Amino acid sequence: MDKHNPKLTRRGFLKVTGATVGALSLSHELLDFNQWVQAHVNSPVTRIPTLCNGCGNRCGIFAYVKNGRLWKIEGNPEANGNLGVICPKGHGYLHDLYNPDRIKSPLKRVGNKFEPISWEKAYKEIAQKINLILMDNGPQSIFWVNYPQPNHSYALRLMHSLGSPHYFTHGSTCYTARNAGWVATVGELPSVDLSHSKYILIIGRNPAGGIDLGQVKRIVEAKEKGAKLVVVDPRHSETAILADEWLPIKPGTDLAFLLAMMNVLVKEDLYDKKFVVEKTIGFEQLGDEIINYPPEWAEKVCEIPAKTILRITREMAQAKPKCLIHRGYHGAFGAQYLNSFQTARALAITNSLLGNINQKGGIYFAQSAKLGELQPKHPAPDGPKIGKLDGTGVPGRYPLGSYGDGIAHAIPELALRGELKAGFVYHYNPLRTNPNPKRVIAGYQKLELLVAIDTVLSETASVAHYVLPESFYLERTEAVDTKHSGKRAQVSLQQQVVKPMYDTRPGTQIIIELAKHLGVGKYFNFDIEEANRLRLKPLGVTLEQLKEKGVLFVGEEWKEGFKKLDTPSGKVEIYCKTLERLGFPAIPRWEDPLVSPDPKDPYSYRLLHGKQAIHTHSMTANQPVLMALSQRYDLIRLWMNKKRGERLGLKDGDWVKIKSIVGEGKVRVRLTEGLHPSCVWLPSGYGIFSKNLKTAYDIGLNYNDFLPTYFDPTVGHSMSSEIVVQVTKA
Ligand SMILES: Nc1nc2c(c(=O)[nH]1)N[C@H]1C(S)=C(S)[C@@H](COP(=O)(O)OP(=O)(O)OC[C@H]3O[C@@H](n4cnc5c(=O)[nH]c(N)nc54)[C@H](O)[C@@H]3O)O[C@H]1N2
Ligand SMILES: Nc1nc2c(c(=O)[nH]1)N[C@H]1C(S)=C(S)[C@@H](COP(=O)(O)OP(=O)(O)OC[C@H]3O[C@@H](n4cnc5c(=O)[nH]c(N)nc54)[C@H](O)[C@@H]3O)O[C@H]1N2
Ligand code: SF4
Ligand SMILES: [Mo]
Repeated sequence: MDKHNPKLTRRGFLKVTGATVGALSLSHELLDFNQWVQAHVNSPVTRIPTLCNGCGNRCGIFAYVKNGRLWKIEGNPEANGNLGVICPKGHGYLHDLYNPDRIKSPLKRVGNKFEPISWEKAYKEIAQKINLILMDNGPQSIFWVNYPQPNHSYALRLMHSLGSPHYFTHGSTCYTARNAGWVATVGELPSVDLSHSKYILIIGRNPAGGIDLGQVKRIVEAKEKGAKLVVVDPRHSETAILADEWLPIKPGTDLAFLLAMMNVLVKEDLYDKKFVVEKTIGFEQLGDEIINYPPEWAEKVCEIPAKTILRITREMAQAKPKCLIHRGYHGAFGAQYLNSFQTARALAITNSLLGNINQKGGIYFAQSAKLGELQPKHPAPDGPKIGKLDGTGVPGRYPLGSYGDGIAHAIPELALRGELKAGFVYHYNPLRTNPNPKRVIAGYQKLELLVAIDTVLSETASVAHYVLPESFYLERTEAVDTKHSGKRAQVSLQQQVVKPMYDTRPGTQIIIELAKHLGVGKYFNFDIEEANRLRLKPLGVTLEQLKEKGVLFVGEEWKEGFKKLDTPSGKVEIYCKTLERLGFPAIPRWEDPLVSPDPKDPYSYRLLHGKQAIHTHSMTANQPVLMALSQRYDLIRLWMNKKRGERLGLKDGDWVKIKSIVGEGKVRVRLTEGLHPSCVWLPSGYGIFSKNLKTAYDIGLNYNDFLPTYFDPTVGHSMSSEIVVQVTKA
């Protein structure tokens, strides 16, 4: 009997509070741990399929919810991209749902502080400012930039409905050289059929660290069947650990290695003659050029022994066509060197000489889902009548550049020139992920209006005029995704798992609401649900089925065999007339990197960077669990070749100073035999300078702090490894 309330027996108490389950379980928690555990174990669990947003891979996952809280996630075994597994950053990042650093309502800058503002008021004020800028400067002064998102087509629609061509992605600091090289040669970016390959050569790609879970599983599968794996990387990467052979190449010289491989294939008559005669153009001109590049020449340039190049090439030719050179991503030729575009071309051509194009165990053209259109039901605005100021697209300054991606790291320059006046930055953090932050900060701060759509006060959001908080990925349903391409295409769906904790909204809703306030609502008379239905319509699957499964196969199975390519000739363009017309080498030929360290100067190094398996770009360093792992395993250090470090009088763990033409900083060093002596390597996830990100603030350095602003002449990429630094003991 309760002394203070004689009528309330324990049984009575249970009855009274039966309606408020939360209070009941809390009283249990306080009363008895075992009872609490029991109650918890017995609570029903809901499993909801969705997509991880811990990085751009967007793996298929199942989220489990218990008592309204996220319980755990598991990999969806049917998802092409991750085949049932998830990575450490995916596991870690989900906890950011409960991170206190999250933005809890829209914010407006007042002086140098943020104040909460309602969504309505924020939209109205943003719209007024945009209208004024449109009136004064025209639509070309407005831009939108985002991480490539499944809802990007709505952002593009918004820019087009305002008359602006300025939609950008992060491509120019990630992959535009690689993509352009493949597109110029075979018409599109292909995939790699790892699991059926007998011989896999990977040049500067690290799927076990710059994670691609499906690829790692498929490599392991191939190896179990006896395939050989060779990794060419100046660094003993996580993928090199899996390899039969690791070839520590001198950075920036992969083109020389590939030219020598081609030299051997042709000289020793090892190439696939039938394929070359029937499916390629320009083989003769190639022969004339590559005579200049025997392995003995390449050895001097790339520091891989001539006899190794010979042997690897012969071994690959033996395995052809079930062999491949990985298509690459960021690290070696995505957006790194002056010669990256030519390197990507050389890589595509070397694969072609092995006759492996669209072959099992080789390079293949993945099936990807062709979504339905919103029109005619929701007519699209006309395309913009003006060209992009960054010069991408015909007949722009960078006709080989990607019009769809644009050159995002040109935005600050265009703002400094006064040509861009207002912008929306969505799920993108250029202040931390673009080269030369001083310029980037100056550029973005010069904008008359900067609107950031983020989940936390990133470096970029911290300088915005308005910050619109997007709901965390587990709190929102998004546009149907087609990222999971493969032997059969898939559609997938990120759907809401828990209720939003704060006054936040999903990205697509924000775009639609912005459009309505900007007076272009007639192009946005739909919501995400209707849009998803329209887009699934031609694929023969329903939204209900997709919600139930998370990912669904659609369309036909991939078929082996050559098909007409999307190049002007329909064939593999070993000789590329388009390049000739534009004044670039039409056949790959050797080109030195833009800068190189001084071999006689003990303090001079090329600065390389790259991914660690537990971090994504700039966005996970603030995750307390992941940062704790970085600290525990001492992962925040700069890698340096052991012998060179010892010559500088350094011991493992010492502090060093790095200095370049644009920046300097201090970091601890990791001395290792697993790195080419000419370079140092900095993990790319640290160096957060937003004071609002309390866990990550001021820990470690970032490579962007040392890079000048560069635009390569072919596609305008950032050439992010063309930097020599001085490293000294601090
Ligand atoms: N953990 C994690 N995984 C990710 C991401 C992430 O942020 N974190 N991001 C995703 C994205 S957007 C991308 S672009 C990919 C990137 O995936 P990758 O391109 O595989 O990753 P990187 O670490 O940039 O570079 C790969 C390797 O290139 C090597 N390298 C550097 N310079 C040279 C060179 O001149 N020649 C050669 N041969 N090798 C060189 C580096 O030592 C590194 O081991 O990862 C994706 N997956
Ligand atoms: N410092 C650094 N710079 C890099 C790289 C690197 O590893 N480190 N890698 C290079 C490469 S390969 C690439 S692809 C680019 C990537 O460049 P970014 O796309 O700029 O990289 P992220 O760090 O992923 O930035 C994502 C931003 O989105 C926010 N965000 C995360 N989840 C959500 C969400 O659900 N909604 C919204 N609205 N925002 C969200 C994060 O808080 C962060 O501010 O950077 C390049 N530059
Ligand atoms: S690779 Fe990891 S972080 Fe990226 S989507 Fe997959 S599970 Fe998430
Ligand atoms: Mo990337």
